[in-house]
Amino acid sequence: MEDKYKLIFIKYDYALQNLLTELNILLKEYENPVEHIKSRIKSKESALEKLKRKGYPSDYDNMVLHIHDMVGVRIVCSFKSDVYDIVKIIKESKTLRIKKEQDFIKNPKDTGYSSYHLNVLVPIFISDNIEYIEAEIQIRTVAMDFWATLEHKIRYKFDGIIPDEVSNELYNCSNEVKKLDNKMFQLNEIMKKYK
Ligand code: 0O2
Repeated sequence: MEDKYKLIFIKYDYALQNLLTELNILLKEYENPVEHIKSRIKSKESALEKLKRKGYPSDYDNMVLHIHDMVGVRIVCSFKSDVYDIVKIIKESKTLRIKKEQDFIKNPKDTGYSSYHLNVLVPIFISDNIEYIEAEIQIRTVAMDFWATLEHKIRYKFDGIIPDEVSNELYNCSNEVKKLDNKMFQLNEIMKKYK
């Protein structure tokens, strides 16, 4: 890999470690533990491919400028209410700066995709300087994660282009998953009253 790519990937790695440390500290006290946290650095190949999909030339400068999820963390929790609690906790961080937030739970994507996206700037310390690296945090319930993981597998196996009937069925499945998610949330709310 060219030197400039090597250097930026070292920075992405550094930012990811800092972000995971900060999230562990922030979420340690949270009463309703998260189910799991997954993280990854997007590969160079996958980033250059995504640039093509977005209509940009596939090069270093465009990767740094236009790919906002080179550093990615996914927090999977139990209930929809946990998602919003976790978002609130992350926003209280004194270390992270919020760059952008997208609530795909209130406003799901056309595909049916639901999740809460928080794009944050993570500080990294290089010599005497502070640099900020963008990271995307996806926060979702296990039900949303179930749908998104399988939909991603089905869609991406076919380069993202799949027949309308499959797309429509996936969309219908997302509605079923949302119904289940709501039901589980309601049952948990009822049980809270008995505690
Ligand atoms: P991968 O392989 O998961 O990394 P923008 O932020 O507007 O510049 P971007 O990055 O396309 O543009 O934004 P968006 O829509 O926030 O998507 C970022 C990520 O959200 C995707 O990354 C997916 O992880 C997830 N996502 C968004 N829409 C869908 C969807 O319809 N289905 C599934 N399963 N996941 C989705 P990547 O790079 O596409 O994929």
